[in-house]
Amino acid sequence: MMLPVINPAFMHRCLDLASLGRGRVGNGALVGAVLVRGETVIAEGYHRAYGDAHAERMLLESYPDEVKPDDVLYVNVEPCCHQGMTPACTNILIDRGVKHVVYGMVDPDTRVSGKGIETLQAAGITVTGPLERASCERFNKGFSSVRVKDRPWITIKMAKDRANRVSNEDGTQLKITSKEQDSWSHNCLRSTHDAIVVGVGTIFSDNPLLNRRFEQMSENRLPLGLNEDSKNQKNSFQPYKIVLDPRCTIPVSARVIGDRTIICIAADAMSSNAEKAHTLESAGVRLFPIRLAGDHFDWGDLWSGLITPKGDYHGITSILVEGGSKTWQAFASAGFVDEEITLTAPASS
Ligand code: AOF
Ligand code: ZN
Repeated sequence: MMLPVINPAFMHRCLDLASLGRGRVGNGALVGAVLVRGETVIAEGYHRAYGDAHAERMLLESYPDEVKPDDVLYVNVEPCCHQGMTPACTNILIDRGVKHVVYGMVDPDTRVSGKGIETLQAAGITVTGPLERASCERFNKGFSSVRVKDRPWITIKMAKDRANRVSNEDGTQLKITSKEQDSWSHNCLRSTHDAIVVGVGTIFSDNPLLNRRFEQMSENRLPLGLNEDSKNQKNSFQPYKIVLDPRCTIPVSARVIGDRTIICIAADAMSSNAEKAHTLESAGVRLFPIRLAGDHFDWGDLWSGLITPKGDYHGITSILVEGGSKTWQAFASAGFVDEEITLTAPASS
């Protein structure tokens, strides 16, 4: 039997599609799938939201025609073989007569990890991969971190001027980065993390908005048949804004207050701040009570609060820690840094 030609560009298309689910799949994987006939994509799908159909199922359900023996289905994560919130993807792939599957990475979820590949092979499907593994693993670094380490992926972002200062001496904000650097941060960092984290000190010094601005999705990357909808979906992604505020001192007028804001406060500070908590919650804020360990949050309790779905909160998989120095220090000394990015002021400023 001649195997169809494998083209890595189709795996990158899966990642593009998968990114449309960012901010909506909770603590789950970002997954996209394409069905290719010859050199042409004939159907696409992606995991749209927490609890919704997986990418492969969405693709096959939106494609009622016959799958031919030479068609190749690309998917950036190994197809699952378990009944979770939705049925196993391996079942629908087998039932619909898919004969070739190309995957980007093994699923780190222990319910799957290799067993999806084996199930397909046992059904006579040729399985090729991991194709573009480094890109696929990097893309789902948050999901893998949650599944393997029970905590989100942690990126620390700092800005320093040429004299290595991160703020003015009195702690007030020092404008360090250029417009271009800010735009890069929004497009490449705030757009690729599920949440931005700051200590409450940063709220007092900078009163930041902590939202994602600047980026627009270009027309030519839109998925088949999902155009306007998907473009709006991708452009509307906003990370959660998380404030670490053990004593609940945040001003209710802070600019960060609103929808998608989480304030982590000490579990034992909840009752003494009942009225303020009510005001914050009425403004759309979610209050997460977290146990204290000494003068900072208990890390295990913080991680489980952030990654565990509860009600209409579906969990997060990655955080971008934007400040300030006390918060960076706490993460660094506890060893909770997966990646560190320092923006240095341009020479002219
Ligand atoms: C796939 N395709 O599109 C996704 C997969 O609780 P559930 O049912 O949503 O299952 C979640 C698990 O399924 C998740 O941990 C990961 O192993 C896999 N996600 N698998 O084949 C998809 N989103
Ligand atoms: Zn699945």
